[in-house]
Amino acid sequence: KSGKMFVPSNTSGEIPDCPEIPPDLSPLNVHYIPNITYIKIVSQNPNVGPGGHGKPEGCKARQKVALIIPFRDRDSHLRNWLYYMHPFLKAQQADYGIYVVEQSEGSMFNRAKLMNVGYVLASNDYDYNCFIFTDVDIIPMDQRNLYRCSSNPKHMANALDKFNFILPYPNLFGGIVAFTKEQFTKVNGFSNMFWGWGGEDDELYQRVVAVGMKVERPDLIIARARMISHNRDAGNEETGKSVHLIFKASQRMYKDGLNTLNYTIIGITGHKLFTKITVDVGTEQ
Ligand code: UD2
Ligand code: MN
Repeated sequence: KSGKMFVPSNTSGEIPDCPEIPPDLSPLNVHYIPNITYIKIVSQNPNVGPGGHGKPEGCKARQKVALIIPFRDRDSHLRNWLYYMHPFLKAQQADYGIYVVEQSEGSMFNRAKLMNVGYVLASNDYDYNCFIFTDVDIIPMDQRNLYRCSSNPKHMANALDKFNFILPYPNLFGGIVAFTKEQFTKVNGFSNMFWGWGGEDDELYQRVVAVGMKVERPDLIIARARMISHNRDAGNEETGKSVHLIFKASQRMYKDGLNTLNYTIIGITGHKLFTKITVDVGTEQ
C-alpha cells in the first residue's frame, strides 16, 4: 500500500453560494425571429440539461426556480422565448427548470388552471422554492430583471413595449408573476374557474390582497420587456363571466384553487430545452 489517498482540492466538498446579484448583467437587444429553429437553440445552449434544466457552474444558487408557461399552439412564440431565456437564465446564474403546460385540444383555454397544474408537477420534479408563471410571448429586455422570488409576490410585466413601457393600470397582475412556494400556497394558487380570455390575473391579485400580502414590482427601467404581437387565439374568447368571479375572490379562494384542482395528464415529455406537460383540464361545468 502506498498510504496515499485521493484528496479533492476543495476538502469540505462544498461549493460557495452564488453572489446575491450576478455579475455583468446588462440590457439586451430583443426582437422576434419567426424562423428560429430548435436545432439552433439546442446548439447554442449546450449546458442545458434534459427537460430544460440549467444550473450555475462553480457556485450554488440561492433559489431553485421553476418557470411555468401556459401553452397551446404558439410554437414560434415558444421558440423565441427559449432562444432568449436560456442564455438569460444562465447569465443570472439560475438553478432552474422550464415547464410548458399544454392544454389538449377541444376545450376553452384555461390559463390559470394550467398554471396550477404546472406548479404541482414542477414541485414533484425538483425541490423548487420559487415559481415564475409567465406568458409564452413576453421576453425581458434587461438581464438585471432577476427571475427570482422576493419577500412579496412579484409582478414582473410592468414595463411592456405594448404599453409604452409603463404600468397601464395600478393593479395589473398579468403576464409574469413570481411566487415562493409559501406565497402561492397561502393564496391557494390560481382560481380554476376562468375559461377563455381575461380576468384570472386580476382574480389572483385579489387573493394576494385578501391574505394581506403586498405586490412588488421591479424598477421600470430594468423591467422593460417585449410582448410578441398577436391576435386573440381561437378557443380563448372572452366570455364576460369573469367580473363576478373577481369580485367574489376573497369569499371563494379557499374552495377554488390548488386544493380543488383536477386534471388528467395526457403526457409528459422531456425535451432538450423544456419539459412538456400535456394535460386535459376538462371543460366548464
Ligand atoms: C393578457 C395578460 C395575460 C393573461 C391574459 C388574459 C399581460 C401582459 N398579459 O395577455 O397574462 O392574463 O391577458 O387571459 O397582462 N396561450 C396559448 N395559447 C392560446 C391562448 C393562450 O399558449 O391559445 C397562452 C400563452 O402563453 C399566452 C397566454 O396564454 O401568452 C395569455 O394569452 P394571450 O397572450 O392571448 O393574452 P394577452 O396577450 O391579452
Ligand atoms: Mn399575449
